[in-house]
Amino acid sequence: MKKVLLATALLATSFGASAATISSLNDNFDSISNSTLNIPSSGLANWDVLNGTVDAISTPNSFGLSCNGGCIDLDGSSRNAGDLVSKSGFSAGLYSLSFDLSGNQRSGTDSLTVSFGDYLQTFTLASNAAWTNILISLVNVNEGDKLTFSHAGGDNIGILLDNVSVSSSVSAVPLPAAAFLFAPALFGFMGFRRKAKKA
Ligand SMILES: [Ca+2]
Ligand SMILES: [Ca+2]
Ligand SMILES: [Ca+2]
Repeated sequence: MKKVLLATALLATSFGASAATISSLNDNFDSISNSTLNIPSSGLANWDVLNGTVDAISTPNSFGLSCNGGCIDLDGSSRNAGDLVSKSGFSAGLYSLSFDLSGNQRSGTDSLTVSFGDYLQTFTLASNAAWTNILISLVNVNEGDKLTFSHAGGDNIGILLDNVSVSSSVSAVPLPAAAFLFAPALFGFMGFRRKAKKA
């Protein structure tokens, strides 16, 4: 009995300790009003910076970078490109993931790996690669999975990131189809009632 109680207590503790998950994330980085090199995690509302650094870029900026409002240079200024990781994990389910990438707009080719649930893709972009939207549907996410942008290398000149959007695909389940199945039964019932009235 004592063992069972202990197990229950441990289970309750582990559940209580688990961080709250989210089911959507939208960040256009336009809240960045001043460019900040090697921005700490505390300077970003939705992201932690791990294993290196990233730079927060504002518009206008002194680097000659073209962003739509604010954006992120995924290779900071410490010669060690960081991982930009969502502060919160996501609830289990299917998601759509969208983000914009630009080449570094300076020089050299860069490599970025994006991971989220069962989605993993590495992008290799020349410096002059134009801003492009990447849209991934039906990403299967396990409870607590985080979205990670992991830039390779570290020459302080990295791929630019903007307009990250994650939304749940669960709401796309077609409810009208269920209503369709119901409809013949409903009409049949109405017909029966009318007949009954006439008799
Ligand atoms: Ca922006
Ligand atoms: Ca940089
Ligand atoms: Ca680079």
